[in-house]
Amino acid sequence: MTIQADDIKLEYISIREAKRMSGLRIVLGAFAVPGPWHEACKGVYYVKGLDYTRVRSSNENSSDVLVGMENSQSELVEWTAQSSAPVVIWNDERPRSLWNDQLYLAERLSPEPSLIPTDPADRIRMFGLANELLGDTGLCYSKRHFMTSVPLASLPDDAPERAFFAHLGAKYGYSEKNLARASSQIVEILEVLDAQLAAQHARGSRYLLGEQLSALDIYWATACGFVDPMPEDRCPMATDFRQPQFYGSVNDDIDRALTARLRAHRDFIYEAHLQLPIVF
Ligand SMILES: N[C@@H](CCC(=O)N[C@@H](CS)C(=O)NCC(=O)O)C(=O)O
Repeated sequence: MTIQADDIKLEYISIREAKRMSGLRIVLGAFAVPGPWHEACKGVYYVKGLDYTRVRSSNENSSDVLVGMENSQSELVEWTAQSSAPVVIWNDERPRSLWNDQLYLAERLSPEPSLIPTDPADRIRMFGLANELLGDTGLCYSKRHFMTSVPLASLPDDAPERAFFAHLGAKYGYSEKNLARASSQIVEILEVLDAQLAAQHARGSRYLLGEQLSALDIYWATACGFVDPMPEDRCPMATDFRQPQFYGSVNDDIDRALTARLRAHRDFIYEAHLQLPIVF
C-alpha cells in the first residue's frame, strides 16, 4: 500500500527550512488523501484568501510514511510538541495544531469573510456541531477506528503496514469498546446534522447556520469525504485508500444516515466556496 508521490502536485518545504522563515506556514501530511482535518484547515484558509507556505510533516529524509511513522516525525514533534498535522504557524507565535485554534487565527488574520457567526446561539451551535465532526470521539475520530480495526484484522502478522495501523490506533484511542460505539456515534452525528440542514432549508437558507457560509459548512464538506469521498475528477486521491475502512462508508446504517441532502450540501459547498478538484 502506498500513497503515491506522483499524486502530490503541490510544493512542500521541509520543517528545517520552514523554521527559518516567518509569516504563515502550514504543516501538512503531503499525502494524496483527503484527511478531514487537513482539508478542513485548507478550506478555511482558502476561503479567507490567506496564502501560506506548505511544509511537509515528516522528517527531511524520510520517504515512506507507512513505516516508522514515529521516527519519521521527530522534527515535527520538536517544533510543535505533537505529531499530527495540520499545524498552522504564524510568525513566532505558538504552533496551532487544533482545528478551533486554527480557525480563530484565520479569523484574526483575515476577518472577512467571517466564518464564525456573530449570533451567539448560532456560534455556540457551530462550535458544538464542529466538535461533533472534528473533536475527540466525534465523527472523524469514530470513523478512524475502522481504519485501524479492519487492517489489523486482515493483514498478515508480518505485513510491514501493521506497525503503522497499530501506531495509529494507539495514538487515536482505538479499543474494542470504542470500535463497538463508533458506528452508532457516526449515525447520531449525521442525524443531528441532517436535521439542522433540513430546518435551515425549511427557513430558506442554503447554509447550516444563519444565512451565510460558516466554518461548519466547510467542516461538514471536508469531513464528508471520510465517509463518502468525491469521485476521482474532484478528488484525485491515492486509489489504494478508496476502500470503506479508509475513505468510505463501512455499513448500511452509515449509508442511510448519509442522506442525499447531506451529500448535496457537501457538493454545494465545494462548488460554491472551495477548491475543485482538491489539490494535494
Ligand atoms: N490535531 C488535530 C487532528 C489532526 C489529525 O488527526 N490529523 C491526522 C490527518 S488528517 C494525522 O495527522 N494523522 C496521521 C498521524 O497522526 O500520524 C485536531 O484535533 O484538530
